[in-house]
Amino acid sequence: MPETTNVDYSTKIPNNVGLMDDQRVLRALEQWHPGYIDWWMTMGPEGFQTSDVYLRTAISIDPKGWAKFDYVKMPEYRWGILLAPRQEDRRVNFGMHKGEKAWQEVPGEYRAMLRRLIVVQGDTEPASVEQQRHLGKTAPSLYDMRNLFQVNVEEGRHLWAMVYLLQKYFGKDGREEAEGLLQRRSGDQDKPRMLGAFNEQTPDWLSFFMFTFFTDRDGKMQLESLAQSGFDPLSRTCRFMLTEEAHHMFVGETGVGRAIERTCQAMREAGIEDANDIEAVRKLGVIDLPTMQKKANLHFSLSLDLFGSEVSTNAANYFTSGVKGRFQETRIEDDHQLTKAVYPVSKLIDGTIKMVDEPALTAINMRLRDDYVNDCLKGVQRWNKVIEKTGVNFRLKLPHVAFHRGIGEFANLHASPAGEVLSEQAWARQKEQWLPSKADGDFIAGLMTPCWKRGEFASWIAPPRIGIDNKPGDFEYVKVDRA
Ligand code: BYC
Repeated sequence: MPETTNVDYSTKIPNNVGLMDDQRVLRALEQWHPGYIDWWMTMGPEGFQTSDVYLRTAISIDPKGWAKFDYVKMPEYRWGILLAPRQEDRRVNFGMHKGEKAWQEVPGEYRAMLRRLIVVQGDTEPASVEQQRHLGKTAPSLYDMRNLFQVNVEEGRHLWAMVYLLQKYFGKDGREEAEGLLQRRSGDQDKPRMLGAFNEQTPDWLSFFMFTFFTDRDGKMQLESLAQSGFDPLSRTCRFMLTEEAHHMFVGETGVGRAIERTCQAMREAGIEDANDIEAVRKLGVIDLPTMQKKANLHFSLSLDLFGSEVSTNAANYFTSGVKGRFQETRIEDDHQLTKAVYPVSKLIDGTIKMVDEPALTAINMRLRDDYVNDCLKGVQRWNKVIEKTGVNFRLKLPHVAFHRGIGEFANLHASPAGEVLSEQAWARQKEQWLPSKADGDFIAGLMTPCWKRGEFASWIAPPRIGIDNKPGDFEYVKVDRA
């Protein structure tokens, strides 16, 4: 079957890339498949591999009807290879090759660069599944459990997407990289995942929701930039991944939103006015808003690190070569080559944080990070609307970009959430006011008792407004296998 909008299910690996006619790649992927299943069984969701889960599976790339919902056991999920439709006469839209025909093969001079970007992207996908593997056991409802597993199987599919590119376009080293993606492990001392945030723990469901809000949103920004690539198969792959990614951010935003809603409701019912009266709020079996702020501070700062250094020659080279663009590149009004343009970058100068103009070309990461921060802000404003509606006097904020950073201009600087530069002692004294402490973690862990009865929710989270696939409130999203 040639490349098409419909997905071919006749091969073991559903696809719309004509795998049947590409025996070399089909064989390579079939050889990789058992290792993947082995990884999924040992590192995927712990304890639910035989349960029926109400999942969506991509069956087409038609934006109007691309998925179907049904009960599936996760190891039997049809992880497929789906590329968005080829655009007629697509061009490279930026950099030194601007205006040339988009590449259907990897240009020799950009091979190493492209391979690196694809491997980094691929590495994050299984990493997040590993980070979240223990969460099923403490799911606050069957609805949430199903959403977790949906996110997990789709991250698995995103790994397949990158592995397809490696196997098809990068020969022997592509095969080796594909193996490596199954070997590294999140948080492992000897063979960690490649990027910082993907080696952190996701200890509880509030972290999971914050992660899918903040870190999956980095995913969105990076995929948007890679979707601009002059290497057309990468662009098409990322465009389809973005369709799935939207749900992951929905899970994060509504998850935090529902936790906020429940906390505010409980405070109103108990007549608690002071959102900072942590002890009183915690007694209600909900998560106090200041602790949610600390979790947001943590996940936001870890996610900012994923943009790399503000000033980066790597990023400049990616752009000039046409392999990775900016967010919504084609909608930006400039020359798309940035030979003379400048861009304001926040920097530490003589102990204070200032904006300094840098060549826009080397400030590509900073620009993407700014776009990301704006996108995050909108979500935080939506959370604040939830609080406002209940009349509780508290607002969540994003911390300053210099707060708690490990990469770039502010790495290892001590800065408060307001952006004041602090001495080591002042930081040590106050950091537990800004980042989750062990006691906060213990408190949240104590709330993470499973709630798996149909239509019921744990004490700390409100039910969703509508079900998945419009299912009623008591729908059995996961048939938990209690054998
Ligand atoms: N941790 O010039 P620099 C997602 C390394 S999330 C560790 O500052 P550059 C998802 C960097 O690799 C999206 N190392 O940065 C979300 C470089 O090393 P080498 C994932 C880091 O290269 C949720 C050196 O520092 N996709 O999809 O301009 C669930 C100097 O780098 C980090 C991508 O990231 C870090 N945080 O940009 C599931 C897109 N940051 O080369 C999935 C592909 C930097 O000197 N990746 N380094 O050895 C990229 O575009 C770039 O690699 C980065 C870094 C934006 C990450």
